[in-house]
Amino acid sequence: MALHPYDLYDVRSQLSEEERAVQDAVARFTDERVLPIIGDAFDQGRFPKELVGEIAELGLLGATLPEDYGCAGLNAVSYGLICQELERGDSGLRSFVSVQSSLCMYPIHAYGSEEQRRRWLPDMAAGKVIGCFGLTEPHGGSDPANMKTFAKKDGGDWVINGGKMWITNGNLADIAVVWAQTDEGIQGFVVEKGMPGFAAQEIKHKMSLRASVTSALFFDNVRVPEANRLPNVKGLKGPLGCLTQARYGIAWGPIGAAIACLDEALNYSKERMLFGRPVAATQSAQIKLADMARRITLAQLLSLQLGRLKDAGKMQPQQVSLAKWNNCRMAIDIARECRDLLGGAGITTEHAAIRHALNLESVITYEGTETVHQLVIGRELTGINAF
Ligand code: TGC
Ligand code: FAD
Repeated sequence: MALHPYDLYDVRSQLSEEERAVQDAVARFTDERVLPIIGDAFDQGRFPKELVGEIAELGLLGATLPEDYGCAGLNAVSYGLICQELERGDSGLRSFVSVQSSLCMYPIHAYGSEEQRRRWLPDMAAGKVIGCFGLTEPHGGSDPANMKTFAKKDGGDWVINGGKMWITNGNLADIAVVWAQTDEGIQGFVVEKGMPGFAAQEIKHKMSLRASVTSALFFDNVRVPEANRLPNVKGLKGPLGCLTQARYGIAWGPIGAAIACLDEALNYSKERMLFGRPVAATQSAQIKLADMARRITLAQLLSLQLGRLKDAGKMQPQQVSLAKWNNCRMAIDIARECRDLLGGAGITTEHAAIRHALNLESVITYEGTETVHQLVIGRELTGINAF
């Protein structure tokens, strides 16, 4: 029996019925709703906001959070599959879901009061309230411990001053989960659109993640009530705990981008006739394609095991670093090689490879650069902190 070209080890057979159903539903959404419009959206530098309602209806926002808050209560492997299938469409849509789910709904659920959960989570699951996550600052995202944004207690309120940079969903968002230094260490605040002194400015001229909104945030004496402070965490472990959730999803997402590129290159090279035969009939093309399938297979197995560890409550942040590093590197290399296999045709967004390759320049940088994750593993092996 022929093997599935994008699942050579039949990883799908290791999924539960529910996990397969989730994958199928999101795959259908990507095929029918995302792929027909995403090339144009990327060209136009436009986030396809019209898809948010359907994404919410499919239960993809905060998908692993409990049903009590209007969420789907899915397991971690299902969340991974959601990320993979969305990113087969475009990293920008997966980013939207990662930020809403792992970086905004997760901290409200994990660090917020019951009142805060009830206030924001159901509307966020329904896509009626959109969130963004402000950690990175202009002077150095890799070192968030050195943040300058400060929240000063003033009576019953907090007054925030500072700025954040490269914030996904910034101009779309109704609320921002903002991390600020305080006299008692780093704390998280939910800053609402329209609060005086809070402004977002969209970052233009991006060559990557063009179908996603990226912004700078400004805080000029923004007065935030105590009711908007996340009470149950202090210190850098607050935002880093959110990053572990989002990076987990990002370990899965690029598999989808790589599969999209391999699919395109495979079809193209089978039809492209050069020197009297299809490009796919040459040994060098077959070696390239085989090597892509090898790397995708390894990433699939790595992610599934990571997901099983997460569902068993045993996943360690260092394991997430290894998977985020490996799978982003795998996908960006494959996207670039597929672009090459398409020749000149590969440089236009009529084909997906260059869009994915450009998107992956962001994906390999955000949520911890490749170097940051390599140093996390180096520290784990040697016991020496090289940061
Ligand atoms: P260290 O000072 O040792 O630790 C501080 C505290 O945090 C705990 N911790 C973690 N907790 C949960 N998950 C993790 N991954 C954690 N890593 C550390 C740690 O146990 C400690 O707790 P406690 O109780 O002792 O206080 O911090 P470190 O030396 O490990 O951190 C250094 C470094 C460089 C790894 C860290 O600063 C880092 O990860 N930098 C990269 C920053 C980053 O990734 N920013 C991402 C911004 S958000 C984003 O990019 C969104 S894009 C989304 C999209 O569009 O999809
Ligand atoms: P820097 O930290 O200045 O790094 C510059 C270079 O130095 C990199 O190559 C890095 O690997 C290297 N480097 C860093 N430390 C070391 C070291 N110790 N040794 C050797 N080399 C090192 N942030 C948010 O908070 N929220 C968001 O929603 C968000 N969305 C984003 C969306 C996009 C499209 C992009 C591009 C970024 C987004 N980010 C977001 C920011 C992202 O997390 C940061 O860009 C990333 O963490 C790197 O920070 P930096 O850009 O300041 O680079």
